Amino acid sequence: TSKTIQSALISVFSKEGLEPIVRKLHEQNVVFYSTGGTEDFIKNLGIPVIPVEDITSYPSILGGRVKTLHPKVFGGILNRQDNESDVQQMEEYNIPQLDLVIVDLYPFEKTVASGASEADIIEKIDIGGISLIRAAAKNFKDTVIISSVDQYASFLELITVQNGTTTLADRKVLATKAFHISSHYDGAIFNYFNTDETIYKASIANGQVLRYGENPHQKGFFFGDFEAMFNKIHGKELSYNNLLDVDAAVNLIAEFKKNPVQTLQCNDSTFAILKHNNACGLATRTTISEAYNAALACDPTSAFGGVLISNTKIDVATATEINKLFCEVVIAPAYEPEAITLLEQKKNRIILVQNEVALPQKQVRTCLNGILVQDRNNITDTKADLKTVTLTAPTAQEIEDLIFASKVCKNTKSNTIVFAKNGTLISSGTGQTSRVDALLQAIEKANTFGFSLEGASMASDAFFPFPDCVEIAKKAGITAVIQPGGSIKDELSINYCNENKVAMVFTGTRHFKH
Ligand code: 93A
Repeated sequence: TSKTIQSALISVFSKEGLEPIVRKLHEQNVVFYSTGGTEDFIKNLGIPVIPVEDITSYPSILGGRVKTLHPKVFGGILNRQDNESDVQQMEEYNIPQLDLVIVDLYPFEKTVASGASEADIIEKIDIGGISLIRAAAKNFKDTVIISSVDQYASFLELITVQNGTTTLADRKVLATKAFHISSHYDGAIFNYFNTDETIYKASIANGQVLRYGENPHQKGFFFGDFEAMFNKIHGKELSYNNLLDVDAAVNLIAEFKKNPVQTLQCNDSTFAILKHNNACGLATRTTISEAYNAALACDPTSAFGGVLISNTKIDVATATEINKLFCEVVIAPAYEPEAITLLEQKKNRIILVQNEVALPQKQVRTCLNGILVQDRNNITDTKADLKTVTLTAPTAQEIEDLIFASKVCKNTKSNTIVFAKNGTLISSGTGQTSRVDALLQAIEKANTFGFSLEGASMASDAFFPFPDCVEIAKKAGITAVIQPGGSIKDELSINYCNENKVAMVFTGTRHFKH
């Protein structure tokens, strides 16, 4: 599968950086074929080069629009050297073998960015060059493709070290890079042409035009396969914000799967209510209607217009309760038929059956002029992860509540503090710029809705840089704390807990969510 380069077709817009490669290949007795400007460049180096017109017996025509687009050129690139009929046809039609193709495309994006006229931009849509790249990449078994100036340096090193030969693996890597270049190039052309959302919709699989984005003056689209994850049985079209809440809801409820291996109490029925992507109510009980009522009691004010999610089939008793609330979306793995009839009474209410499919393992968002991609946060703190760092150990119930609180914490916008007791979310501080603010917000919310924090457990998404949080929490009634640990001042928080008989456990895992 190692092949020695004996011939090369070079057609580059920018001639920069080409000279050392041409000289090295010449040393290695490579025969050059080339297009107009590139041909002049090679000739000026004093190196022999055959004009591509000699292969095609055609001049460059239509102002250069058709230079290399010819069966003899593409035959030289695309022929399979282990295919008898290909080999025979190469002879029959007198097609020269082209082992290597080097292309630097017309600078389409630069031309757009320069504010050039449409006519100038159109002329910078490379047709022949992109075809050369795709053809050579397709035939990587026999052909080498250098598709960008960025690849020159490593290619020069490769042919120097390997004495003009390439391996199949080398060629496949270069083909991959080539398709990256060609897809990006066509993507840029598409972006230039596309100003209309309907074309956008039609051109991307499963793209869905939303009523609007986060606000009515913003356009919004969803690219994904909603139907793979849900069966929508009732209600209006989902909005951009609905989709974000549904995403937050399914990630949250995934922590409370029925009968997971490690948890005790949380294997029961769990119901969550979300607003603005954060949980404002969540509870685990033996029946789903009890769980719903407890979740609603957590913060009935925020629950208005919320997104509801259950880890269990929704029965008539629960649907009857839900029906009293104005809510945007209800999600559950299943519904009793009469529960659906009840929930459908509100025309707009969206009712979703969540299919049993795995959640995506990668998360993507825009960042500056690109995107950020990360793995899904798949760590859920379990009993086994807890390291008690205080003299006082958490009780069995507190351990349950700490893990429960930590699961909510992980799925709440940072900075966050979460209070829980007896399988119920009491309150949380969400998306604050300081941890103390998150804590104070959680305390105030608990007070507002009439909860006592006496004996409650607290979770923090990140470590405490100072002992202030445990001090404030203890004074509010908190008796057990879960946090990652790892601050250089951990000792101060631990000392305070020891002096005040608060139990604290470290998990070693931070759960930021932004
Ligand atoms: O106008 S094209 O799309 N038609 C072609 O047949 C063709 N073949 C190569 N442009 C074509 N090229 C491009 O010409 C190459 O991609 C490269 O950017 C440029 C090199 O032209 P020259 O060697 O004349 O400077």
